[in-house]
Amino acid sequence: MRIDIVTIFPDFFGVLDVSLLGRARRERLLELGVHDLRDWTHDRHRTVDDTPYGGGAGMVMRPEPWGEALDALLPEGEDADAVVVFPTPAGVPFTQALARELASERRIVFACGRYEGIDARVAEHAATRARVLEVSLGDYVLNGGEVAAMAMIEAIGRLVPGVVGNPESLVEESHEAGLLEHPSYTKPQVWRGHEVPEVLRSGNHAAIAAWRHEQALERTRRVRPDLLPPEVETR
Ligand code: JBH
Repeated sequence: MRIDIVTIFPDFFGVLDVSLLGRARRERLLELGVHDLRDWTHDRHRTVDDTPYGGGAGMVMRPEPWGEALDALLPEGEDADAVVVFPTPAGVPFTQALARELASERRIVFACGRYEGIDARVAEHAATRARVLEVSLGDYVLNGGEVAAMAMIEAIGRLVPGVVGNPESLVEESHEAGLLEHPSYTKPQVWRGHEVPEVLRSGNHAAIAAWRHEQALERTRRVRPDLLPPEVETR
């Protein structure tokens, strides 16, 4: 998979050299290109934003540099199967299901704008070249799309075949089963007076699986009831 990122803060993406995704990059499982939007400006101050039509606070990103960036990364007639992701608080929620879908793409371009957004005609124009998705990391305020893009790239990248060494570890996790994960323990058996639950030391695999499922259900009911299917009436 190839991922390109367009941003006014290319330095943010240095962390993608580290850890699991860093290794995936070196092994060419993931190709990553980070591009400075200002490289597609032509004025002395390398201006990327301007005041909003209709008034209001904040600045809006001008369409011209974005148009040139997308022309350069997705030349007309090529890469018709590319996906352009605009991280925005006004987008559809990013979920594990969307991460999975995007992990099977050949080419993704992340267009990181500032919080107030990019001139709306950019996404409109991009949609004539590629599939466009406006995606939100969640309902809270970030200054721009960079941190959201990074989270999405990590979630997507680890689902690319070969990136995570043991593919089994991808299956048993929170959100894949639709439940939160059960608690985990390692040695020592007693730590500062807190004991590892007996059942986990029993060697009874069926009992362990049942206990873990019960814990996952209890935790999901308590902190994320929205993840559970609607309660069925019984009498
Ligand atoms: C995207 O995903 C978002 N959630 C919250 N704030 C944002 C700011 C810029 C881009 C987001």
